[in-house]
Amino acid sequence: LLSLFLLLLCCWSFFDSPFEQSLLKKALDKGLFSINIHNIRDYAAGKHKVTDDYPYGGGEGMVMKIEPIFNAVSYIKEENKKEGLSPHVILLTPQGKTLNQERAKALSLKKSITLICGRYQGVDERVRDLVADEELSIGDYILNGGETAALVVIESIARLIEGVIGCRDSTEEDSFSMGMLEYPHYTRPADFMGHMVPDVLISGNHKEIKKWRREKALDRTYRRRPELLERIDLSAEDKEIMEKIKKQKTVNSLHT
Ligand code: 6GU
Repeated sequence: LLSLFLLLLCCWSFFDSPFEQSLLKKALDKGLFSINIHNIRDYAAGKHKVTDDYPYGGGEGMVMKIEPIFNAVSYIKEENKKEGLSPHVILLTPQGKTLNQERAKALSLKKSITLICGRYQGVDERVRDLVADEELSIGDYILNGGETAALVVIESIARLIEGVIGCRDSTEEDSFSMGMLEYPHYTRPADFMGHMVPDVLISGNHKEIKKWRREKALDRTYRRRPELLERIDLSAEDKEIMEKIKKQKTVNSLHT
């Protein structure tokens, strides 16, 4: 049972609608995991509940203060302790390691995760040193805050938790689960304005279909994301397919 603790700077209503959506809501209702949202302001001191301040050394923007974050995470740790848990604390920041399927899988095995949604101008560096176990980014672009990134992280993890997705296959065969891109999918009609579904898929020959799909997955990965292929172990049969693909490489590269 995974419990996620989100630590936000502002607007927790941000998460109302996504958590009301089918997959996450069903999993939450079933108790497959739970989410607690903490407003960082509640952990800030003084009448004004200040959570950010001007940067030492000058410059643009504000910096999130360490005390409210430290206090909030300490509180969450105490709460976790009562249940025999110890949260894995993640600071969401574009400076973190980029999330990938492998990381999502590893995180889905944790019992408790605390996500700190930072602001892009930054959090006090000491949060990295003293509070976070890990820094995570969702890609090489800038978001205003970590909230949207948190949603991405949550969804990628939640769908890997046992029981969240009905059909086990649908996560195992996804792009990246096999370390490569997926083969093309088709459904009816077989003929859409003259654009036909490949014959092999209609043939009923399951061995041929499997082979075709493997070939297409390898081909697509090679053309679009060749770096992914370097990280996976190809079978002798895969290697043969790759030889064929490399020979055909010249044309069609924009269409496959
Ligand atoms: Cl985790 N946070 C922000 N603010 N921007 C991002 C990001 C995270 N990952 C990519 N861009």
